[in-house]
Amino acid sequence: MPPLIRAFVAAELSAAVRAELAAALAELRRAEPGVKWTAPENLHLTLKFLGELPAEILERAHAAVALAAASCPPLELTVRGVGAFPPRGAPRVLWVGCADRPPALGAAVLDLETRLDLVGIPREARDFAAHVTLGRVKTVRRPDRLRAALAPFAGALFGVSPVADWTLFSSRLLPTGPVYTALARFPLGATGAGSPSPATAPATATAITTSRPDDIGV
Ligand code: 2AM
Repeated sequence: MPPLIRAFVAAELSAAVRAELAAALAELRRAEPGVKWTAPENLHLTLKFLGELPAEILERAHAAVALAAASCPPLELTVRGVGAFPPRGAPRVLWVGCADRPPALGAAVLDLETRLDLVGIPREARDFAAHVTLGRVKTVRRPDRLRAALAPFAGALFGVSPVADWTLFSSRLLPTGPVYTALARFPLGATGAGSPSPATAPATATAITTSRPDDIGV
């Protein structure tokens, strides 16, 4: 059987915002090693998780993502605040918010879901909650201590990230952590949709970030 490709569509964050998040992550990692914290180069806003797909469906997904991206204007994401899912009790997923997301983003994600549904990738059951995952809880003996470590960041502003394109990533889950590879980038608000720019050279998420003009080596 041909291999399946695990893939997702995401908005990448600017190097400046990732640097701010990396500093917070370093502090949180010291306070709570029992969490699987996200590597700074892997921080992103997931727009749609596509699942594990055969190559021909992924090919059709390319066209769908290109069209949805083309009809979404370029955006700015205000990255602010840290919280946990679920909001009470033992935290499972720790996130940074994009709460004041532009209304256009919500509409664009719905459009993306509709277009992907047409090529056989089902819609999400839940509403889109714009967030950047900071960490996943493995074993935390003191959830109260974890919440206390998060508290100083509850209202922190990590910056404003311009989003000019969406990226289709493949994801390989390795014992050392996930490796995300940019397969293509789709400009927002572009005319002539359907011709994504191939992601140049990146073998891993680290390579992706170093190819960005504003990279400061986070
Ligand atoms: P999340 O961090 O916002 O939860 C790559 O794995 C990205 O796809 C992750 O950042 C994750 O987004 C999302 N993802 C992974 N597995 C998923 C699943 N089963 N359902 C929905 N989203 C998933």
